[in-house]
Amino acid sequence: MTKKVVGLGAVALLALGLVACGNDDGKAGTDSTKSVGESLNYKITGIDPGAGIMEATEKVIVEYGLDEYDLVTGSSAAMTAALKKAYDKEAPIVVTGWTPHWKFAQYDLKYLEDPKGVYGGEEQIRTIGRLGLAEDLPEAYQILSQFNWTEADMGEVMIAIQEGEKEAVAAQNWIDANADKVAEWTAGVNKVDGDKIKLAYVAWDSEIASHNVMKLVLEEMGYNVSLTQVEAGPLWTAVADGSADASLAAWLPLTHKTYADKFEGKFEELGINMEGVKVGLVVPQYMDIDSIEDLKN
Ligand code: PBE
Repeated sequence: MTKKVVGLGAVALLALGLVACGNDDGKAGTDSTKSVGESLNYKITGIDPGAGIMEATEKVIVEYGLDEYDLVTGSSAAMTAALKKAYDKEAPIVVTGWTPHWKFAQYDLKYLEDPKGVYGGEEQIRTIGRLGLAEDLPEAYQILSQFNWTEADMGEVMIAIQEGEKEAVAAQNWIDANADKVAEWTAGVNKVDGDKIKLAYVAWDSEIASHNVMKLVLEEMGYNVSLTQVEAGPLWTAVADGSADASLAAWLPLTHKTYADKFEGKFEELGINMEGVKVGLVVPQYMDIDSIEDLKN
């Protein structure tokens, strides 16, 4: 967690202030009389504490010397609400962000460059299952293993939900319009007769979309599907102890590495369900900063 060392922070602030006076490159958020940090109230708007992006951002704060900053915990929904509020006023804000996410369709945003590579490179979203899933629910195992889609696909579902569509309806509409893709996921799989399966997910917009689609696909194949919404830590625990059968929400190789390492040998990777995803710090385009390093100014 972020520690505020007040004495050190004050010294660092003073030092930064002096540097800023002598070396004004004009990059000071939207209000040039304030430093970037001041204009942000030294606040990074985060999400739920168990999210991998929160752990990575704590590391960012240390590695980039942003010790005056607080990473504020909340939720995915609270983060997007804060983003909207700031955006409507063209006020400075920095949030923990990720792609795919509808916020990039809704607002003009940019990732801050991460020259130290703390957030890693391109991430993947992977599907994980409990041990024994292949033996116990072979048809579901095969469907989950064959499941993969693109950022654009997920975006359609996510944006529809964001625009007010019910989750199940948005998922069904996507399935109806993409029968060819769904047919690839279910290829070679026989229908079952009401077998129970439990999928665990976190209330991240991306995962709400994927799990609602998969629920309907599995139901169409005869499964009795329950979706259970939990925090990230309990999600990994549930798959590892078998109380959940699977999840489509494993962001790897880096974002959920701590969880994957902790539960190594206690879950199975069923495959990559999306390539080329990304996490990082995100700001509105109207902010005059480009890199995480600029947050120090
Ligand atoms: N997130 C972003 C997940 C994965 C990347 C919020 C969807 C997380 O941070 O754990």
